[in-house]
Amino acid sequence: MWLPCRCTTKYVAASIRRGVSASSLHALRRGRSSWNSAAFMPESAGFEGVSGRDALHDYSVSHSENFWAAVARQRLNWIRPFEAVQDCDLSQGRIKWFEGGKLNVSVNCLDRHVHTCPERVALIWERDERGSEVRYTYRELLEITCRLGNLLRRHGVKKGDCVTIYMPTCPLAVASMLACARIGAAHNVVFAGFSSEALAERIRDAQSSTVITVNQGVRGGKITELKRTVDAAVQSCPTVRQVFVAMRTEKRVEVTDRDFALEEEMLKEDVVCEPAAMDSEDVLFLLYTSGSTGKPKGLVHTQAGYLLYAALTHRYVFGYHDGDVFGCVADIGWITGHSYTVYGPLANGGTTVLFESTPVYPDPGRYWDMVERLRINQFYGAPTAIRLLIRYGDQWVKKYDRSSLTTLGSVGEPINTEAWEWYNRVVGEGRCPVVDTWWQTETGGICIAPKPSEPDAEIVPGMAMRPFFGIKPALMDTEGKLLTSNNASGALCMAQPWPGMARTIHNNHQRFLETYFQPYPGYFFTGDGAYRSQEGYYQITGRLDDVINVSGHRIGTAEIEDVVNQCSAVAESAVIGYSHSIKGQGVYAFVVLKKGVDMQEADLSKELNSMVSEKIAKYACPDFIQFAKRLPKTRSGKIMRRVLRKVVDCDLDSLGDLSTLDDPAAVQEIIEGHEKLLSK
Ligand code: 6R9
Repeated sequence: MWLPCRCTTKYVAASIRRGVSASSLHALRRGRSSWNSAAFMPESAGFEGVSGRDALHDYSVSHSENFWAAVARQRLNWIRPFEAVQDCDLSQGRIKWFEGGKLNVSVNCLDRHVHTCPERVALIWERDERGSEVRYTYRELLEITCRLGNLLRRHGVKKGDCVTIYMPTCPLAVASMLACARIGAAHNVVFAGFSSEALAERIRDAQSSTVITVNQGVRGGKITELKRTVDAAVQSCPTVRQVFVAMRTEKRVEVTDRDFALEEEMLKEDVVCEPAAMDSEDVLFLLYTSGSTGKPKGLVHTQAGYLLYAALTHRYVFGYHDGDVFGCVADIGWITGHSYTVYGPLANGGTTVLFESTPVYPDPGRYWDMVERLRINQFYGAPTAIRLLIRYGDQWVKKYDRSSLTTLGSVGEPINTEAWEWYNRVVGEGRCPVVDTWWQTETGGICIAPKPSEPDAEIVPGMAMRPFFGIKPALMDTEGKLLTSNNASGALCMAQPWPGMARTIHNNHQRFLETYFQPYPGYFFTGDGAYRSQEGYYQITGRLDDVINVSGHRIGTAEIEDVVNQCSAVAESAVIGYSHSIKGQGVYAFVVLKKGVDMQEADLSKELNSMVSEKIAKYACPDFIQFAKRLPKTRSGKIMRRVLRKVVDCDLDSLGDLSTLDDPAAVQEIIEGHEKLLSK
């Protein structure tokens, strides 16, 4: 009788427990399983008793050291082999992988592929101007990386320094990242949509002396004055000695003594650049992300573990094979751009697309036109863009040939069923698995996704489902106890370390420990909630802290409140995320004015919006500002955000226990104010 693979695996696993001999297992595997594990993952030939994806996952968790050692030896080029696989203790927040090993990340992403296939395309730069894409081979990318590395070295950038990169997604941005890696400097990419103040804060915290930028950005047909933003930022950054400026447009920009023309300077440099031999645990990059306080945190990722994890997830979650064209449309300013536009694909010798535009420029067919033109095989995007495109209708998709597509990925926020179905049915013509990938800046790479799985294993819409190799999720109840059964919801934690996880928060290890390791001792706490279904699949239910997710961009409500509170007319404020049909979450601000302030609400709203856009970024601007006489507070003076959230969600029946409120009348006022604002 033919047995489906999963039954076979379960049977094998059960047999192992009962102690069936290895040879009978082997026969059983050969006879009944259609899954060739060694072909799927060559390393698994050395993993005893592994005969299927589920068994491989079990092995990767139960024999984590063997698993990661084999994968690290096979998939990374080492200058010196590592001595210890890991030295981790989650209860202490200590995470170290592959110590004793030395390697260079840029060599792993470039040189080794130049040796085997120099003319393979590494980057396809899908410029904002449709149909003007530019390709860079591995040889060319290595050349510009080396020139840039030499340039940085000549200008005094040393091992251990941190270079801030404020650029749109483009080949020189990728080369800048890799050039830092080549000479042993860390990079700090700041999303080019951030304001000068947000940029300055990140430059100061990273103590960068070097910034790399472009004269102007071009996105959605609009010009942004990025160099001018850098000029404004460095005014308050005494550490900055030099700014390299690439020319994205023809426009000459004002230059100061600190500025250097990037391309001109690069021409003076040699195309060979000696790579630095880096320790596995040296810093590769910092990337700032929002937490639940007003201050963004610079998460630190290191060399070997990060690269290995990005490469392995890229290969297996998306089923990426040699020769495929990988299209991740995330900006390089976010972790998704780091791991799946740059490091994962390049470590695997892949061809990766750098998308500079927007999903609706010059029209809502842009993504699918690009898929047809570049013959993209794996497309990786965000639910917010999918929801936006649904509104424009199917014709914009169907106009283009999508037969090259094999896998569709989703990231950044929960994907609602409607968006999932449309992505699957309309974009993928029902042929392409949709992988809803859950992960974070902190995790370095994808942790939960429907793939890899047994062939033909089910994919449930809107569920991230299966932990990746080496990932052991755990759910905790409100008392901090481990939930062991299925069909349970709780705080999502990780019970085991994995190589891709962040190592610390730059300049603030204490905050790292408090945020991720102290809430549930012995576990890494993600900040998200999750549900584990009867079948053992995971579904992310949303953040448990005061972080909201606007169009897939993380922002702390406290960060926005800090800015709003800086307005001289404002006494206090509370910012809440609410469910938004396109952005996922929108920003709703409650604002209490100081006594005696006599200003039109409309003028104040305008002022607050421009403050948020100047101090953080446009995406953080409130969609609604409700002026109130006071906010509902507990007797100890804490703002009752839970109540405000219910009001904003129009869920008045479940306001919950109001007994701790200082003055319940405040809630009624808030409800009335909310209704008034909505009826406007
Ligand atoms: C990769 C990235 C991380 C936060 C994370 C969670 C949310 C990301 C998700 C998801 C539901 C998914 N998130 N992927 N929620 N389903 N597939 O987005 O990193 O910017 O650090 O954001 O985004 O809340 O904690 P980052």
